[in-house]
Amino acid sequence: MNLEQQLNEITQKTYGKKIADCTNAELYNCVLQLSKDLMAATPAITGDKKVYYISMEFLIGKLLSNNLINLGVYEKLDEVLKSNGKNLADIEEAEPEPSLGNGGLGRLAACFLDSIATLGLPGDGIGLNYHFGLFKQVFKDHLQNAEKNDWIEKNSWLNKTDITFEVAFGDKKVKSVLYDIDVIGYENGVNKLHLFDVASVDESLVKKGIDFDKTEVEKNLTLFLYPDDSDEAGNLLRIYQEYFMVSNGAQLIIRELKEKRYDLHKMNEHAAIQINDTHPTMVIPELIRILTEEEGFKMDEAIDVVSKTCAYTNHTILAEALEKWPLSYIEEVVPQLVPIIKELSDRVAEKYEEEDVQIIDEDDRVHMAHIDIHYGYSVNGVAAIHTDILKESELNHFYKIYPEKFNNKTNGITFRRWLLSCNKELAAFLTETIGDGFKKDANQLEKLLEKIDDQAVLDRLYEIKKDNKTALAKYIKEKEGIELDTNSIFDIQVKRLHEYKRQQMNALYIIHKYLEIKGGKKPSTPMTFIFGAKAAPAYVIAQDIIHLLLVLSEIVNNDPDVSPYMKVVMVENYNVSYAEKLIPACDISEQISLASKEASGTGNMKFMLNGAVTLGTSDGANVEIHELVGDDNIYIFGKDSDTVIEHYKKADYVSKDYYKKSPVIKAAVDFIVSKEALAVGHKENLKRLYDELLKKDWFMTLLDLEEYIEVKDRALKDYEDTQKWKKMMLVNIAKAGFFSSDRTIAEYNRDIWKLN
Ligand code: 26V
Repeated sequence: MNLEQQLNEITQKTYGKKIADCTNAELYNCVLQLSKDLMAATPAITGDKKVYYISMEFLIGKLLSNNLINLGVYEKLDEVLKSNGKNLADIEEAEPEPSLGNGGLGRLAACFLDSIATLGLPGDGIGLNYHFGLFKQVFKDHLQNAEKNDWIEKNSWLNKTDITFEVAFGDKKVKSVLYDIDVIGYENGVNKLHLFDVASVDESLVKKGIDFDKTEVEKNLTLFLYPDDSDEAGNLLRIYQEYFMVSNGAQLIIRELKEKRYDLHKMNEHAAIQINDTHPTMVIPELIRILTEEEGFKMDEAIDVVSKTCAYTNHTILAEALEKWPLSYIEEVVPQLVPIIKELSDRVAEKYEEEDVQIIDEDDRVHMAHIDIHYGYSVNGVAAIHTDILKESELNHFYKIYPEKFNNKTNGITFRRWLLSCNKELAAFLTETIGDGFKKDANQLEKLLEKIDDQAVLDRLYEIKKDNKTALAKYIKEKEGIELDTNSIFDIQVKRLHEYKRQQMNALYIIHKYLEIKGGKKPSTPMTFIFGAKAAPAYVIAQDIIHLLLVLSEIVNNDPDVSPYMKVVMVENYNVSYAEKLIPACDISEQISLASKEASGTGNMKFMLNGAVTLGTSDGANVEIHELVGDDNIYIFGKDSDTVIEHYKKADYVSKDYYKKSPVIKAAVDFIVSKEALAVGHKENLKRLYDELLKKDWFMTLLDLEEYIEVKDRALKDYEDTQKWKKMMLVNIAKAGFFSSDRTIAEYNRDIWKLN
């Protein structure tokens, strides 16, 4: 049966209709079914050793387009649908976006699953099936409101399995159910993403917004993905979620090993467990508990084999993001783990005196990362500079004890989603120009460098960018009601809202430009500033920054003196699907975190691959982008990480000094509480942000502001030299191959997992 016949059979069976007579929503369900059938018919990836990637987040995005590409049927199906008067892109719009992650950490996990399967490595994800996931962002009165994100429909990618486990908490036992999502590699076999759910989950606990009774864990455990941990009940629920995930994960892994009749004493020869940040750390004591209590292991044996199986990835050096749970919380949620954690802690204390490397500290807090480092066999950072900072400062005490455990794995992105799927026009042109080898071997993008003086190639790259800008402008007009000038430069900053990422610095630049234009200094090229970001509901200053951006958007876009020259857009509910529209349309990629704070960033790589030029600090993977493209194809500014770390050590950064010293900075900061701003926004939010910038500014916004203005002005000027810009675009695309997650995963496998 050919593809058309197969699809027709499904539409007939499901709706009693021919393809041509179905609505897009109906066709979505049918194409979903067709893809699931095709994946079920694709062989599973097998081998003697498997990696389990455990993560609280898998930000997988919509799956239809990607799965069809990986199955190798996208184009064929597109033709079938076209011949029936339908459009695959419209059908994709009907798919709800799974909401199983916050940002970079979860998206990385999703890219990794794609690459693991693409490389034909046996590897499954283990996580949770959050019913409402991360909140949906709605703007009202220039403020962020959080609503539940009801993403699971009757027909979805989730396949209910008959696997269930029991998970014991202090005062109750909870039954789990397992849902699987097939993960298909690009022209390769199938792995699984295992998502555990609570059998007794009760969606009706959530009425409006995202509030619910946090006490009944058997009903609420898998309702939401935590955007923050602001109160004790929230913290406890987070520990319930983490233990629920790892207990199920550990049971699943042991069950699979036993099914294959492997000797659990040699677990490490058949399984590698990659711990994605500290959230799944309890898998270590949980496995030790199961092996000693249920499998007859001696404590020494259990610790030894688990330590040879588990590896840890660190994704942040922000102190507030490193988990340190009070022992009393763990005692309340999972008392059965406490003796194991104490045993692990005692063994460390016996060997090492230093307070910095202890597992349980003097205040009885459990340092989760310390468990991972002592009782795992690998510790990796996610970009070269990040790993260096871990070795030299943040985790230096550990590096001295275990130098051999530390290694770097610079992050990557899957080119299937971030090029082949989201920028089909560019992918097709690249194929025409350099052949399709880059699809499997990303380094072949370098062949494009040979075309640096080929005018037709340069022109076409620019034209494709323009087409993508036009498509984005249309979408933004529909969604946000704002008209954009596609001849303007598109400057985009999209990522979670956090002070260290410094969206507020970008806002100050916009104010500065606004004031210049009001003062009669008109820019020669119009500018469009686009933001997208969700802020943790309990993160007050982040809410205030969103407020400022929305206020600026209102002021700028409605001022007839200014709006012909610049527009500001804060898109609502930024998510993976929005990213797929924004990234191909970007000219300048804003990567302006305070040096040393952004572990890697992965948005920076996606923008580069799609021909945007980076404006960034020497932070995270920007450093490696800079090395690859050279000084002439990137805009780098700001103090370096050593200088920043010195400032923290000496506690000598005083933001007010910078404010007093520079009239430009002063004018921009003062605007936040000006009459004009207060006429549109709320005094409470704006004044709080103003005070924060002047009295604290923990992430040193004003430190780099002047240089940021200077360098960004230069970038905008360069954009007017179209020929120069086209070449910069080309070099960025050509050099992006290094950031394929296929490369990253090949390195994880070579150095850490060692699968056959
Ligand atoms: C978590 C939290 C939770 C409590 C409040 C503050 C806070 C701030 C940051 C985080 C981040 C947790 C770890 C994380 O998401 N790291 C990101 O991982 C990406 C993939 O490696 C990397 O590209 C990003 O630079 C890094 O921030």
